[in-house]
Formats: sequence, structure tokens, C-alpha cells
Amino acid sequence: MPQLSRRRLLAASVPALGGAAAALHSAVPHSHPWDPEAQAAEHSHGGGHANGNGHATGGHANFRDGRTVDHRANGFDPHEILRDFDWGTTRRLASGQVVREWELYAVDKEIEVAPGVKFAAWTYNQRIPGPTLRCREGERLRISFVNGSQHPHTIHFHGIHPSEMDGVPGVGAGTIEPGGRTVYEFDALPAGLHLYHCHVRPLAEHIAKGLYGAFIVDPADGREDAEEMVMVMNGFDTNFDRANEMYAANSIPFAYMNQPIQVARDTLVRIYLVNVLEYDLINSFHLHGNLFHYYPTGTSKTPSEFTDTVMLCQGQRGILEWKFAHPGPFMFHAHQSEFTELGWQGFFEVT
Ligand SMILES: [Cu+2]
Repeated sequence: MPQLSRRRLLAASVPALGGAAAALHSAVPHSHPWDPEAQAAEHSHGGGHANGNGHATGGHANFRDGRTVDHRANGFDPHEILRDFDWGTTRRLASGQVVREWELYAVDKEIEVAPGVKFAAWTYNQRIPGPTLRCREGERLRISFVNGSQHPHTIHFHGIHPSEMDGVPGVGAGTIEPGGRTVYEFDALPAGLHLYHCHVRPLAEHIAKGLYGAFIVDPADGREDAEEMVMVMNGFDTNFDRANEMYAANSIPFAYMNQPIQVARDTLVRIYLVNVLEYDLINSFHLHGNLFHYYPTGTSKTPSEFTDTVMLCQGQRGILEWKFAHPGPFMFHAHQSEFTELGWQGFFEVT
């Protein structure tokens, strides 16, 4: 079988291959679970996508035969990750400061990233992205890290902290070997949207394998009530050619196409958007039929922009806020059409 890159697949519009599952670590290209031609055709017919029950009304099932991945076997579901904020456990010191604690562990885990396509991932707490850690400005944070993976890892947090808590090799606890453990401890600063990821070399591999997550520090005086969601934009290089075969928010391509995100009209929607995509220089988020206020890194309560498209490099993140003025299905996707066609697209179903 010839080596096929995803770019050549797209360019040549190769018919969908057989249904055989890709072998782990195989150098042979896996079958692409979606059909580029069907995607192209779908773009032209517009309506009838999001009917709210996850089934195709006009060919919107982007996976052949309407198949989806086995979320239960994966142990996580992008629809749950969307609204799953991990507040850890807290106790109060005599000084009055709150100590907030989490336990994170790295573990190697095979996940199904597209129907029939298995990927030998490295995970925090058996999910990709890892838990969305959420706290309040000024709290003391304590993250116990156990490395249950066969490979050395760290947790490097974005934000303000002492150098020995930076989670990079050679500084502080440095690289945590398999079976090793450490505790990262620092104050929650500044308020905003941050992220964490492994920082062991080769860095691209340690990130691309799945070791990352969102890290939210709420302002001391909070934020306005909203329908809150987290989207970590990522992708997977399933044939190890340092280019992604699939793209998504919260890991599973087309998850929010197959099952649109339910939201209410005239309700404030707040998206915590993080880009961790490896191997591609930029990523983006585009919303249909609406514009949103954009707060880069979430560090100011004054938006920098009122727009419908933002571009982020790896590590960039921001908070999006808007209210849907109209009911119905509204698309969101990367505005790199290639990423869109390879999975990074979804629908809000507004009622
Ligand atoms: Cu690592």
C-alpha cells in the first residue's frame, strides 16, 4: 500500500477505503472514516444538518454508516468534557486562604479517535484533554502528579508561579520518571484562561500524544452567569508523519456535528477556548450567524474585539461570549477549510 498523507488524500479525493481498523503504530495509512466527496457535497446543500437527534437528515453524518467512536470505551465523551469543570477539593488554612487540590496522573491509553481508528495516546487522568482545572484567583493550588506512564512526563502550567514549579526538565522536580511523583504548588494567578501540558522533550510528541488541558482561574469577583463550555482545539497524527490526520475541539472529530450542542436563545454563552494543536502553526474558531465578544487569555473583562472569527497559535486561548438572537442550528468550525473537513466542525442547536 502506498504511503498516503492526509493532504494527498484530500487533494485526490480518494474514495473511502475499507472498514478495517488501523493497526496501532502502523506505518500503513489508516482508512479515513469519512468521505471527502460527501463532505464537499454536504457543504452545498446547507439546511437539514442539525436535527437535534444526531442522525442525518441530509447526509450530515460525517462518518460513513453514521458510526461514531465508542465514548464509553474511551472513558470520556466530548459532550461531557464540554461542561465538565473540575474544582478539585478545598480546605481553608488558618490564614483564611483556600487550598485547592487535585490529583493528576499520566497514563498511556489507547483511544478511538475516529470510528475504527485507534491511537496510542498519553493522557492525564485517562482523558484528552485532561481535566479542566478550575479555581479562584488567589487560592493556593496543590496538584499532586503521579507518572503512571511508561514515559517521563511533567505538568507545566501557564500562569504566574515560582520557577521550581514550572514543570520543565532540569528545574525544580524536573522530569518525573515512570513511577515517580511530585507536587506542584503555587497561587492561582492571574485570573484568566490558561492551560497546562507536559514539557518533556521531544515536546511536540509529548503534546501531540494528548498531555494537555485547560486551566481556568476565575476572577475574585467572579463572572456574569452564563452557559459555560470549554473547547480545547486539538488534532491527532495517527500515522506518525508529524502532520495531523484529524482535527477537533475536545478530541473527537465531528462529535458536535453528530450531536449538536443544545443552547437556549437569549442566554449568555461563554466558551473557554484553548488551542493546543501540534504540527500546524495556527488554528481558528469561527461562529455562524452571530458575533462574539473576545477576551484574549481572559485576563481583562473588557473585550478586545467583537467578531466572528479568531486565530490562535499553540498555547493561545481566549474567552468568547455572546447570546444567540435566533433559534435554529448554527455552525462553528475552524476557518481553515482543511481542518473543518477533517473534523473540526460542529453545530449549536438553539431553542
Ligand atoms: Cu510527556
